[in-house]
Amino acid sequence: MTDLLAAKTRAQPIPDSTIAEMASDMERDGYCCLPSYVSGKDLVQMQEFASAIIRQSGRTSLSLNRSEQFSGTKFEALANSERFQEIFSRLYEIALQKPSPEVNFYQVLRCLTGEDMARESFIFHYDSFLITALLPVIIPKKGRRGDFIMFPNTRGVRSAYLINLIDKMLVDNRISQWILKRVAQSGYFGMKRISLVPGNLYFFWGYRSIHTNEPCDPDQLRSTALYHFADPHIDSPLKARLRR
Ligand SMILES: O=C(O)CCC(=O)C(=O)O
Ligand SMILES: [Fe+2]
Repeated sequence: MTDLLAAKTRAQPIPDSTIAEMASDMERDGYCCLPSYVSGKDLVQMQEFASAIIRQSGRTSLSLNRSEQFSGTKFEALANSERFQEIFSRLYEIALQKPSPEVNFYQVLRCLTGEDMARESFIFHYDSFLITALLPVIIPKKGRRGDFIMFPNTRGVRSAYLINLIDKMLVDNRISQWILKRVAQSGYFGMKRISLVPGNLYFFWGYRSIHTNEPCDPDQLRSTALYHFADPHIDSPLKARLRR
């Protein structure tokens, strides 16, 4: 697809078999990839936006996550694309065997460079949302590539938010992070390493998979866009209370 905005109007339905195949790839291999989903001018505009905001901020890491921060950009156009949204709703229906709610994204643009490159990399985590789409925007052409690393589908969707919190605590501590990093470097235990290509769109079960990115060299810029959908614990009273 070359023009995101045009895609909204011509929204061709995606065959059921394609979505089913994507879901089974995500189950079996941990992820699926739609090559060159964004390309040409759209991709260039995204790249220019990412490099401009990090430069203007004077910082070495940045994470945009409020929808107004994307207004008028191709990132917003992608989030509004019906065809794009439909992929998520249909993956949701396959995964949870119930009708999908309206697709609203928790949308993020990450930019890493300089001293934050190492600091903000190799942080293994589960996402809070069932489905994650990762769109690499800028990946350095020299030095370290900043691969995406994952242990696919290491858990199911938890019935209770509390169990989800315990899972997260078991990952988010120094000992586990150390072990995960060593295991990732050894390449064992079903670990997947994905060398990201800008414009390709990668889908995985973010909630179910422990994942992170490797650092690139500090003199480079690494930028990724993330589209998260479907919080399995949206109705949890405990979550609501903790948020207050
Ligand atoms: O930047 C990446 O490659 C992954 C980032 C990620 O997993 C996240 O922001 O939740
Ligand atoms: Fe993540």
